Formats: sequence, C-alpha cells, structure tokens
Amino acid sequence: MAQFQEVSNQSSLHPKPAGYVLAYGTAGFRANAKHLDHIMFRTGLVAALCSKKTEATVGVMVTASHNPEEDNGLKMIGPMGEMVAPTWEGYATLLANAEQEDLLTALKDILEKEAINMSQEASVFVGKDTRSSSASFSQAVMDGVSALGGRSKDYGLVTTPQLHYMVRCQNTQGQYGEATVEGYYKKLCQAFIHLTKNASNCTDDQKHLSVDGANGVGALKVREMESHLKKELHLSVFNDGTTGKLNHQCGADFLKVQQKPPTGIKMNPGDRCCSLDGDADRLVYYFTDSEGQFHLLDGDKIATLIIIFMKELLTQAGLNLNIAVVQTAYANGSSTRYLEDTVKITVKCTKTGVKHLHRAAQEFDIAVYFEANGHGTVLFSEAAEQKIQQLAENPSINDERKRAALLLQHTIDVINQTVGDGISDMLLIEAILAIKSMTIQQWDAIYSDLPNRQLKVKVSDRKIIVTTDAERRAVSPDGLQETIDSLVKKYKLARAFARPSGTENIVRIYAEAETQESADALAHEVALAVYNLAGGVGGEPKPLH
Ligand code: NG1
Ligand code: ZN
Repeated sequence: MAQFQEVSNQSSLHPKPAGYVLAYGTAGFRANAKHLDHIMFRTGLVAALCSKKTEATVGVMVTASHNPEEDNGLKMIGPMGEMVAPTWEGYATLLANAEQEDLLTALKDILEKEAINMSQEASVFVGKDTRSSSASFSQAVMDGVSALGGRSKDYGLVTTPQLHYMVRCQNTQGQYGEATVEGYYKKLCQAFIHLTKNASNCTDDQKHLSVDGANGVGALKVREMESHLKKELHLSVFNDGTTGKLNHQCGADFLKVQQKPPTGIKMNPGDRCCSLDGDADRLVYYFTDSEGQFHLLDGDKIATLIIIFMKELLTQAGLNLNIAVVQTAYANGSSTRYLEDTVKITVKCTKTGVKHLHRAAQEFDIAVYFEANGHGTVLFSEAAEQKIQQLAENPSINDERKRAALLLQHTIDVINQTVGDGISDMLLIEAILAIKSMTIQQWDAIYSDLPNRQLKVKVSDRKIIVTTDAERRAVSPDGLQETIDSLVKKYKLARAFARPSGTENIVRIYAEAETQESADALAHEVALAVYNLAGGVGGEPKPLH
C-alpha cells in the first residue's frame, strides 16, 4: 500500500534511537525532549488509526505539563474529549517502542487487530504548550497523521483542557460549544457572567484575583480570555513567561509540593491568589495571612467548596440527585472526614491518575472529582442535565427553585466536563465565592488540613510494591503493610501508605498525623521500611529533622 511506503519514508525522518523504551503512563508519554521526536511521529500514526476506527476526530496535545522546560511529552484525547481508552494507550506504547525496522509490522498488527478500514478518513486535532521543543514536535505528530492519509487541525498554543474541549465540540456537532478558542471563552465567560449577575454587592476588591501562570500557556490564555469577562473579574497575571522559566519556582505543582508561594508574584496579606500548571489543567488557590503564614487551598478544598455549593443549589431546586466527591488516597484525611460527617456526602476513593477518578465520577448523577494536587472537574450525567433543564424551563415553580435551577444550568456551562481545567475551575470558584459572599479565609476555615508529608524513595524495581484498596494498602512485599500498620499506630490521627509512582521511577510515601513533627517522623519511618523491604537503592532515607 502506498500509505505504508509513506510511513516508511516519513519515519526515517523521525528515527527511533535503538533500544530506547518509554511507556504511555498515567499522563501520556513524558521524558526529556531529546528522546521524543520518533514518539511524536508514531503517536501521530496511532491517533490517525484511532480516528479511523472510531470514525471521529481525536486529539494529540504536546506537553509535559508541570515537568521542567527540558522535558516534553504528549497526551492523546478520545472522541468525547476524554482520555483515550487503555487499548489505545497500549498501541501507542507498542509503536513507540518498535525498532525502526519493525515499525510497519507493528502498525499492520494494530490494523488487523482493530479491523481498521484504511479508506476511512482520519481527523486529528493537535495542540501544544509553550516549551521550545513543542513546535517541531507538534509538526512531527502531524507528519504521522498525514503519513496515513489523515487530516490534522493545528490549534497551535492552547491549554490541554482547551484541546479536549475542541475535540468534544467537534464530535457533538457543536452541541457542547464551538470548536474554537473564541467559542471556549464565550461559553465559559457568559456562564460566569450569568452566575455572578446577582451576586450581592461584590466590590472591586472582591473581583480581583492574582493568577500565577507558571510561565506557561495558561498565562497567555487567561490574558486572551480577559476581555470576555467584561470586567466582572479583574485578573492580574504573574509569571506570564516573558522573563521566567516554565514551572520554575512557580505553578500549581511547585506550590503543592513546596507548600510555599511562587516567586514572581506580588502578594499582600489576604490577597486571593491562584496558580495554574504548565498546561493549565491544574489549579490551586492560596493567600498569606496577617502573620505572614502561607495557606494553600488545594484540590481537596476546591472539591469541598464546589460540592457544598452544588448540594445547596440542589436542595433549593428541590432536585433529588445522586451526588458524590471522588478523591484519591492523597486526599487530606480532614477533607474526607468533613465531607462524610458534616456535608454528609458520598466520598469515593480511587487509584491515583485522573482517568480513574473520571471513570468513578461517571457513576453518579453529579460528581466532583479532584486530586489533591488541583486536577479535577465536575461531571453531570445526561439525565441530571435534563432534569435541571426541565426545571429551569418549568413555568410553575417558585422563585427560589427557579433561581437555583438557573444557577445550576450556568454552573454546567462554566465547567469543562471533558477533563480537569484550571481556567474553568478558576471561573467556577470565583463565581461560587461571589455568590456566597465568601472570602478566601472563610473558605479556608471550612476545615483544617491535617499536617502531612510526601517523600520519594528510590528502589531497584518499583513494581515490587503491589497495592490494593485504591492504593492505600500494600499486599507485597511481605511484611511491608504490617510494618506500616504498626508505625501508624504510634501517632494520633495518623495514616500512611506507599505506592509506586506511575510517572517517575520511584516509590511515593504519604503520611499524615496530628502534628507536622509526627507526619514527618512517620513519613521517614515508612520510607525506611520501603527502603529495607522493597530493595532501596542509594543512601538510606534521612530523617527530616
Ligand atoms: P504518580 O507519579 O503516579 O504519583 C503523579 C501525581 C498524580 C497525577 C500524575 C499525572 C501525585 C502524588 N501524583 O502521579 O496525581 O497527577 O502525576 O500527572 O501528585
Ligand atoms: Zn498539567
């Protein structure tokens, strides 16, 4: 076939370094940019096949999110704007690792397995972040698509969630919105303006928000969006990439891990601030108090604020829907306790990785899912959306129910349901705070986080650690869980677990306890147990104090 000749010719321009192996992980491919050209081209091939198979547009976003500027990677997007199914992740890994001379055979294997009709058209949306390597990489993806006769649409610089949104809009024939960046701003900002229209006496001060753009694409997009907000929200963008380095001492991941403010931002005590990450799919909020103490409002606090708001609206609307919060083992114990005991809401815990949360959230009428690191969104079932719409259009309901139904409708529109979206989440939070006349301090005070600590341990093979119960318990190696259990017993309000990372070659340790000293000591003791029982390499973990 002529197409195979084309693949062969083109792939020699994107050669694979012999022996180089990389798997499509929790968040797609991610590695130092110098190894990735062939992976970009080959994922272009996979995306074209996926599009032919599903007879729909799919997407490829070139980004390494919160990783350093020197890294890059990509994420594939399925027809409804979701992350692609595991089968396609597997094919991406297969093609990425096929040696140059085996590429065509590997490709034909996939064609056969999936019974793909090669005369079917392929359409792939491509986007990129601001990394210096991203321009040539997105071209390499498009080369892969065209080698199989597919068409690409190059969205250029966009956030990851914006590209997810475009794919969903395209495949729903515009029902979800218009598949342009302008269409995205219009939908979200109009919903934001509707939501805040009746917010009682919101002062200019309350309308002001400082945004740390992580020196990435989010900063550019927040700026682009601002005019659509019609002065209903005043955004000061810091770390916009003009001087600073991507994700360097700034961005959501830096804040969550370091528990301190980013550099490059002007913060007065009490100012409401937020940070996006390098591709703007994560968001965290923060402020410093009058004593100079830093307060971080992470994904757990965001989920709590949103679910309280949703629950209140549903009660006012008189709608009885099945709602929940979905978290991972990293969710602060205080948040889980507060949600279950005080808000009285179902809390589900899944494995780490957004695709697990997303899938779990689909089981409810409305579910708010967030990783503690600030990646998350809200999902509405079709039935829930319909009930809300019917209610909003019902002429015989009272004003309170009507108002609540309308607010729920606008809430649906401000949210990007395809994937966690830092910019959309930011608009939703700003709207909730305005509607509830709530300050960031009041939001922070809803519950107090338990002190916690995360550590990394290097081991020779992290797969030795096998977990169960949403990664909260280790079933192997022998004796590890028993050791962790006995260590946890030594401290008050304590919890700890160890799990192999899906994105780095390390084991992650998490511990929380009543005091920071206890959390630190427990994390260190668990790290030591992992080091000793699971084949630690390098120096033994040192105590933190
Ligand atoms: P791993 O490396 O599997 O822990 C990390 C994050 C995840 C998720 C992925 C993808 C933590 C503890 N883990 O996964 O939440 O965001 O990266 O980016 O933050
Ligand atoms: Zn990201």
